Amino acid sequence: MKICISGGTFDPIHKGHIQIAKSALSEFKLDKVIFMPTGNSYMKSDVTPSIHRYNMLRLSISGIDKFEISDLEIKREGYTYTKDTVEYFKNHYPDDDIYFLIGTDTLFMIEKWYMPEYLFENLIFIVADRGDEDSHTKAEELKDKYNADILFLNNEVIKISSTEIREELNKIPYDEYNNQFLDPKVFEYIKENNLYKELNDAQIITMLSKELKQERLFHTLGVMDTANALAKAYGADIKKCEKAALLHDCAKYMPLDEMIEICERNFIPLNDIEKQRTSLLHAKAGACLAYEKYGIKDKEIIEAIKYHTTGKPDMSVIEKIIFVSDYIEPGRNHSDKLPMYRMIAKSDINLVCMNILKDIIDYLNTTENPEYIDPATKETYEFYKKLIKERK
Ligand code: DGI
Ligand code: FE
Ligand code: FE
Repeated sequence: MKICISGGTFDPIHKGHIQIAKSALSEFKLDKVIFMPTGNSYMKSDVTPSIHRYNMLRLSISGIDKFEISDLEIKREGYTYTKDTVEYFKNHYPDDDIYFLIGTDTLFMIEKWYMPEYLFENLIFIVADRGDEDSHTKAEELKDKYNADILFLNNEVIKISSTEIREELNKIPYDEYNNQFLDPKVFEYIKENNLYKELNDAQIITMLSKELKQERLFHTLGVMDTANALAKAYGADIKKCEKAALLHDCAKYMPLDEMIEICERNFIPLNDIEKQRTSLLHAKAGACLAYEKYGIKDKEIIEAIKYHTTGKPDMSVIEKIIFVSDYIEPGRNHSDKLPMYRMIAKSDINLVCMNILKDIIDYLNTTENPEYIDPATKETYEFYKKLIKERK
């Protein structure tokens, strides 16, 4: 069999990708093309979350003969190394020829990839270009140096890039976009999931109002106001604090199995206590949901959501602000200590953190089996207790 891998971010997949793969299929009599979206390590890149890139690919190749999709790379944590993928294919398809489809740009970068000699030894490269001389010279050079197998695709290539599509979509409203290069199903998916646009707070509130109960929405707005005031007091980034506050409970009503799934998909390790308690897991699941559904890429915002329930030792200022605001916002009235916390939060946030953690632990000790107190809650309490003690 002749199997061809077409790897890339596919952010988004467009007609150019499809056309090149079809040409390769017919020109080199391939048996199949496997589209392989690259993984992206949780929050580490500007690339659209892998779940969306994967879904768009699936929509766009469905029904096309000999086209397949693989989630091998998106299920692998950390950076994507093509070498690992090739190794997998060599092990699983030892008797087949493995082709790898690339653009001219990749031809010039490939020596920088991890273990290029391994790649050239095990792959036959198919290069899609417009026949410019430079790339042919480069190919000759690689053939000499690595004994590489490099074939050029003859068909003309549509001149369009995912980058241009993203930039265009970002600039104008979806309904003004003149869609020539995306499969209509992909464009629908982009609109439905608000991809390639930054949502403003009002749009996020509209979306949240479909997910959260009324009282939870009011709590959220209270956390926003408090976070705003604390951000001013501590010179923190107001916009980021508000955004984190706005989304901190976005996953509050997600079913437990979905929470576990979204965390696993984003490579967030969970302990046994978290896997049983939505009251804890909604924080980490919320961080993932903010990233996947609400398009938040800022790591500080994501982390503040992630740790808003348990806190963590040595929190950043945004993390502390969200942790404290969640507890003291004006809508809360579960403790007669709240007025005091509200009074000192602007001047001594560490002291308030320590007290809140103490209250949470005391509360859990009376209501829950103490085994179910998350180690993070205890560690955070110990950290702030020590901090306060040492400064006295
Ligand atoms: O989501 P909110 O209600 O606004 O507030 P939150 O995110 O602080 O969640 C509070 C809930 O989380 C409350 O029911 C107590 C629970 N909780 C906090 N720390 C722990 C905990 N539950 C367990 N089992 N272990 C903890 O360490
Ligand atoms: Fe919460
Ligand atoms: Fe909350």
